[in-house]
Amino acid sequence: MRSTLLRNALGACAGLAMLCSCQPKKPAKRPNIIFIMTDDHTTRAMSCYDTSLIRTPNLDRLAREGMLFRNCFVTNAVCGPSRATILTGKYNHINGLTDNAKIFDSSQVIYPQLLHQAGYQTAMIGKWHLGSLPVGFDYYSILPNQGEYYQPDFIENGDTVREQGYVTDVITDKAIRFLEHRDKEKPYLLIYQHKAPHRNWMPAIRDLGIFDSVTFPEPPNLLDDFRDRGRASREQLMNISTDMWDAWDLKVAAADTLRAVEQRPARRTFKDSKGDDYKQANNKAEDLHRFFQVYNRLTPVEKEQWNKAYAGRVAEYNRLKPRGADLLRWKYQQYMRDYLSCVKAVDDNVGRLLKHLEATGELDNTIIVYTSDQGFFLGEHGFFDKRMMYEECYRMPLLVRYPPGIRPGSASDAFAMNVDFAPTLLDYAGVRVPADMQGRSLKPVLANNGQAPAGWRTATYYHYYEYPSWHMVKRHYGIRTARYKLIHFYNDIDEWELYDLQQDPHEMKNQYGNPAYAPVTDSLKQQLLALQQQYKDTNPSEK
Ligand code: SGN
Ligand code: CA
Repeated sequence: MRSTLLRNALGACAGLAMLCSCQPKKPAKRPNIIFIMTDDHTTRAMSCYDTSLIRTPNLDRLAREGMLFRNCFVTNAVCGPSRATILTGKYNHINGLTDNAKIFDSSQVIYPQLLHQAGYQTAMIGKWHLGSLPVGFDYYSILPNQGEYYQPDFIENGDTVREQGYVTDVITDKAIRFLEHRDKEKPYLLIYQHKAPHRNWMPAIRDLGIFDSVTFPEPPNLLDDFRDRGRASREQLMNISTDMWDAWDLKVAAADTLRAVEQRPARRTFKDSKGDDYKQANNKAEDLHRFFQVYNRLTPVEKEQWNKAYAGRVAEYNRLKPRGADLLRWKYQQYMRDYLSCVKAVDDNVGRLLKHLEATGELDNTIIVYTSDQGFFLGEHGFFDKRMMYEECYRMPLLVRYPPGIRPGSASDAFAMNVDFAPTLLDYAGVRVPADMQGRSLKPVLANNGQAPAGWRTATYYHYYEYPSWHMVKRHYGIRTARYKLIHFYNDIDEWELYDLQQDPHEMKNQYGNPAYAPVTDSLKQQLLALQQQYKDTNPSEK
């Protein structure tokens, strides 16, 4: 089932491109832009940030030939809200998309639209996850909701099509096809967004088992007992030990169970997180049904390969019957194997895209951004998922490559945020940044070897709303400075947490209420209030 729409749309561009291919190449006046975003990819799983888990040579290349941001933070660590902020350059209390269940109001101005009006050809390919359809693009092909790993469906300029293959490969094929057939007279914006490495971490068939013999290092606080923190960290539901499902997450449902269940019709169809019934989130009875939604998209041959690849894991689970801390540690290893396999396919595909740009001579006149919608917990505090204002998911990866304007191999400690991406890209394209965008262009930082200009922000502001919901992370807002982080959890709780990141980088000891930190706390509260006024987030506990 393939749409003719893409072929027609691209065919029209191809005609134009052929007409132009004999013309001498003019130097591009305005840079092309490729905005690459993955879903839930934390800096710890990129070797340009951290070499302990995986090698990502192609992402490392972007860092080696561009700039790496060490302190880029998200305004709200969950998918839809982060994406809405990136597109609008505004916090979620302004753009309305405070949580994943909301639908993005597409009458709002988003930066791709402004680039389009300024003469850019615009394309959006991959995960979108904003409920409403993209506006402001010449071409889009998006995954419905969260999308599927195998044989994924796409909504393509209004039509639903099913593609053959692994989602990360298919999205890249589409991105390259767009580049091949675009109107070469115009600069372009290509938004290229992966589903991977989002839960439930399904590897490409070719990568099944690649990490089976690797034992990954454990984070020092994998066995966190939450002794020195508040209720919010104790009462969430994102513990590897208790909130990961056997079939869906860990792939340890035995083959005979799988066969038996497969023969029964599914009891109900899950909706995705738009309008999701989050109360099912930890209902393990639904585990197999959810698993089959993904598994049943495999071809019979792929199923065989898949079953064979996971048979060893199932057997080990049944043999060891791990319990308590052993179970947590065992699950952590399986989680890493699957998550990192998904990351590997992302890295391979980014490599494929870079090769294409190199071959067509477009690599150096294209701004290439690599980021993820937020970070992710890889076992720190015993967690998976995100949402908390803790470092692992609060920090976003950010690499930017553009040799004409960015020194290769540079790094920046400047505080950057996802709210800055829209102003930055508009700035590079020479398009006026609307006064109501709340971020700042990072171009001065990128152009000046990573140094922030005078008057740059010294603190970042965060606000998370999605509660009660998946993983039950309580609502909170907070401030982070170079050394401290102050968080207020509200709604059905009223608790503060204060971390001294210099003394306690893993955020294990809440110092709120410690008299030694009283002056710091007062100062942070004042700064927090000032940021709330600056960003117009007044009465934050009433949203
Ligand atoms: C799904 C996942 C959650 C995840 C949300 C939001 N459950 O609901 O674990 O937090 O998406 O993720 S799953 O069982 O369906 O995988 S987000 O990246 O879209 O915000
Ligand atoms: Ca995400």
